[in-house]
Amino acid sequence: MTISKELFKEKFMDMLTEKYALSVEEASPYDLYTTLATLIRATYAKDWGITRRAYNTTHEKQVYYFSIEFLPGRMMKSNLLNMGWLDTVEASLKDLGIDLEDILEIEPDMALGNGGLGRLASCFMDSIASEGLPGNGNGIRYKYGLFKQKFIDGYQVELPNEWLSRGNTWEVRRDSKAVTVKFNGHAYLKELEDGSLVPIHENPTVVRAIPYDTGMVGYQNGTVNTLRLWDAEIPLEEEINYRSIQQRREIEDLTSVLYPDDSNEAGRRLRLMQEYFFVSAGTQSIIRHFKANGYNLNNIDEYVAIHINDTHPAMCVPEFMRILVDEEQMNWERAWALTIKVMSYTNHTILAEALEKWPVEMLRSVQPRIYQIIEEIDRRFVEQMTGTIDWGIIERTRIISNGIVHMAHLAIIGSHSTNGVAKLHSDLLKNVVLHDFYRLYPSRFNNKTNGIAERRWMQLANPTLSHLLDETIGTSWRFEASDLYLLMNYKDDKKVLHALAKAKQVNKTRLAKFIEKETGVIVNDHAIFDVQIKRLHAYKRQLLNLLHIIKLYLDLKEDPKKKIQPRVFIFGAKAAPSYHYAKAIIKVINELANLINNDESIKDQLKIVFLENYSVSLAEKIIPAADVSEQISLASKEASGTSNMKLMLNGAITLATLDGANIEIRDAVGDDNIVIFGLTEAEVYAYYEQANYRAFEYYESSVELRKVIDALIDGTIPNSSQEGIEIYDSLLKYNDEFFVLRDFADYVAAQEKVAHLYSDQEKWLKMSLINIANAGRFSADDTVKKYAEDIWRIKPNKTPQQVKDETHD
Ligand code: NTF
Repeated sequence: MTISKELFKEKFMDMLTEKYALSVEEASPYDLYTTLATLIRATYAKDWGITRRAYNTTHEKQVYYFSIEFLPGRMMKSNLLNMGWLDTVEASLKDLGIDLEDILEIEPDMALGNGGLGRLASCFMDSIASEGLPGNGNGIRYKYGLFKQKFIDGYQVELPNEWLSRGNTWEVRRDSKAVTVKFNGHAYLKELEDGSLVPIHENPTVVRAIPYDTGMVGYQNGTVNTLRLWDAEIPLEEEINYRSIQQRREIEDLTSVLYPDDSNEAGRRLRLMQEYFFVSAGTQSIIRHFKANGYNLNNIDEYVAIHINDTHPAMCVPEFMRILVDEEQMNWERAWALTIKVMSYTNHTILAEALEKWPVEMLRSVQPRIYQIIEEIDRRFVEQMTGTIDWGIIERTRIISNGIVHMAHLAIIGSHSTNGVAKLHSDLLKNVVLHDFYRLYPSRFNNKTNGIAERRWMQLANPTLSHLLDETIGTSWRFEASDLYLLMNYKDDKKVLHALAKAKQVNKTRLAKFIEKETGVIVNDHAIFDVQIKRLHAYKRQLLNLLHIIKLYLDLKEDPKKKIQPRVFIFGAKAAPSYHYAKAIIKVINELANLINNDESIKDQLKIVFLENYSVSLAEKIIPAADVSEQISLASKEASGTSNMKLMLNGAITLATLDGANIEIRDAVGDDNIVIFGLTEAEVYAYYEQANYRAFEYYESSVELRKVIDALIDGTIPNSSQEGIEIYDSLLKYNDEFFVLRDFADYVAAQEKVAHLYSDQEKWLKMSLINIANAGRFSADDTVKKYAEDIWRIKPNKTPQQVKDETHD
């Protein structure tokens, strides 16, 4: 799909006339945006159709990636890049007096996810298409995306994100593919005259699920896969049954908001309904599709893989059983064997509060038939295991116990693969968190370290560095991320290192301008840009970062002549609206920023910038400009992390604990090219076992630390006494759950090391280069290939060109 400038301009102007009867001069940026989006979609639509038909005719096995969150961000530039149109369009628009960047800014972020989990799903969608793999996404079309964050008086305030208010050019509504989903009511088994039992679901609430499909354009390979997001409506023929506003509201609510908490299970009925809604709609549509195409459901496992992304879609297991057993009259044993072969599951966190558990009563009332099936799965599991292993293990692994349904247990028992998202995390699953299951099913457990779509995080986000890479090592890295390794040949090449410095400077200057525009704060663009961007959560320890900044500030105040390596600390983070403690940390960082940024005596040495509304598109602006990547979670808590990979790829030096994928980053770059500090996972567990952590002892024994902690409550930081006390108490009264005080001294030393390394620019640049060169191993392209080979057992499809060639022969 390439295009000449002339042809593009002609098509673009025709489309503008067709859509709006406007000339380029008359059109608003919004008109230009929708016109370009329409043209893009119309162009890849042909390949979209060809890809779909190819899957249908070749009968290749396909994967369906079920995820309650997708976080694609903006799609226009990514589509242009993947179509091979980006450079031509940029140049053509320039001829027409239009800056492509201005148009790109019009697009709202598609933010149907909270953070890591949803963004990973979207990186995977990009990579699956780019690898030519037959794969589809399945999720919910939320009317409101993740809230918009504003700071008012330093406090986080949440505003609704009405991303659909002006329509969405990328999606296609497919009424003909709608299905119905049943909730509520009463389920029982009715005995027929011949003694057989049939399941009856009486008085259900019937909802119509409408799919909206979005093309997932592969990187210059002609593959266009589908992301299918479901919306809920009242079926026309059911209007009569929806007489009260409240009943109608329940249906509207179903797809109205994304739950804004990433790691705390809400336990709300509506959330459970959302889960069943997209699970049922997606599973039904898969089976209907395969039946309509003449497949035999008896070997559906040869054609379909269903991936359960975290436990939210775990009801895929009983829903698949329901369809096979109740609707297709398959016997239970056969259906169960197929279900296990079709399903696979990824765990994304070991935080206890994030592991989904539902009260039996709630699940039964939301979908009584599904509850019955889960009960039967549980009964058979217990029966099968009894006598073969310890009763204790059975008690701990069964799905339903003490009136609670354990969704992770359902996902593990009902699938053939359970994976973690980094080596350490997968080992913890096997050896600690899911150890009982590991004993039952050792061969089901495996690791798939996360990856990132390097197209978005390098080619789109960092054109400056991308061009430098092209000039230095050629362009093959754009197709094969491991070729970034060629850069290692230049690690001692002064010219290349100098060019690298220049590229970073361009990005830093650009970010500095953006910061000034957004916040009014003028930052020194030659300072170290020290970046921590991720959800605000106690385990991620933004607090540790904050305490270190307080220390630097106190040092400078105490000794006004002191010179430090100038720094700009950059934060981006949303807190879950109900997460009081996380919001307190935001407030204190903002107040400290106010204090420091306006303190004349500090000058350019220290600045704090907390950018509002952290999102995919904001990340694309920050990451290319980062010098230091803060990955400072308490060891064992961060399953993998992916911003660590994005920052490394863009040449930032990682300052990290040995947690999640940080360990693999260290292995990739070597100890000299990363700065590691803090407790190891084994040390953390030793504290747990011995129950001998005493936060207060650190406070008592270190004058320096005491000064820093006291600054939280002694009025040093204005307007935040309540929040200061809350944080102070969390550390001293409640014994510092995430060992911040234990790691403080180590962290300060590591930060001093960073400053020292930075002062030797040549050394720093070489470290930076080595990071870029070794980032290829974290490409999501490779990650999805491993899922495809080991878990889904799917092969790349033929490209549309290959299909065309064959049909023309
Ligand atoms: C996140 N989990 C983890 O916290 C990250 O470490 C990891 O990189 C991503 O998943 C992707 O695997 C979640 O977002 C959730 F929802 F599970 F808490």
